[in-house]
Amino acid sequence: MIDKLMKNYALAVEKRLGELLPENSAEYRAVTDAARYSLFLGGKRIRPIIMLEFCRLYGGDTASVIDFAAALEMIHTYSLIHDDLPSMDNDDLRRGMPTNHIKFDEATAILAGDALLNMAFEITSSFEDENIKDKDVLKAISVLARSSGARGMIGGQMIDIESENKTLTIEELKYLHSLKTGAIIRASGVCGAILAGADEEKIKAVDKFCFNLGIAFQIQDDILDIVGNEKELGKKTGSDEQNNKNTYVTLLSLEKAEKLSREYTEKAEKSLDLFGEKAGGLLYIAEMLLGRKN
Ligand code: GRG
Repeated sequence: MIDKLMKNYALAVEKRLGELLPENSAEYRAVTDAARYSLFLGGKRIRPIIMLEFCRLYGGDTASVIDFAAALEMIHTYSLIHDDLPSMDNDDLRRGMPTNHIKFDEATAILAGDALLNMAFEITSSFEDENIKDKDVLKAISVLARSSGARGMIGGQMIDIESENKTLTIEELKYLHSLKTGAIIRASGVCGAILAGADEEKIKAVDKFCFNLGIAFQIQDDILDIVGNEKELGKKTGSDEQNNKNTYVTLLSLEKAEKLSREYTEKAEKSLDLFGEKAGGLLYIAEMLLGRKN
């Protein structure tokens, strides 16, 4: 039942992405083809799912915020395209397929990422719904912009690059990931809540859940880079070590990282106690991410 709800969210987002970025119809065809390639390469659509489920939990209409969910997935996809570039992580494979710059070329991959980022803000700033206040729409756009910018994901990426070949403390690593991976996961839940008209106190509960979920998600990513199955993961393992990255596994140990990932997941789940059974979908997401293989 919950599984079906999550699948339906992912399908709805995919359908909308296809409408927003249609095949063969763009003026700048090469860049749109490249953007579509990564957008439809089999992502889990976790961030849109979190956004839509928080919107539902707070009584919002999920169908009406689908454009925001699609925009968020565009931002996530842009970040992956750029993260794979030779000047960043230099990865050839993502989701078992050639990365964007391998499939196309580097310039096209850079432009495809840029185009997705801009499109996300074109879509959200054109958003209109008579049941959602303009002030809430603006607030959600501001959260999206901040979380994907220098005070969020881009800032985290910069710290990550600067930290290569240095040893970080666990607290520094947590800070880095709270920005790089965590900021747009937080934005997913927070935007869903804002667009459902939730008040500040409710938004705080969302933020707490997503913050802890984001850390657990990253620890799991570090673990998968060591113990994951390349076929299931869709990319080469061991890339963190190759890039001299600080990870929860290298700074702690595999066992400690696994324990910590469970602890952050439980912390996230606990922050939803006040919702009782209504939080079933989000608890399902938290457990699913903890047990993920890719
Ligand atoms: C280039 C500005 C810029 C930022 C890059 C997000 C990011 C910052 C880098 C990605 C590096 C990475 C693998 C981080 C670990 C967490 C993460 C974002 C994993 C991928 O997200 P999933 O698992 O991917 O949701 P799918 O494929 O399901 O969409």
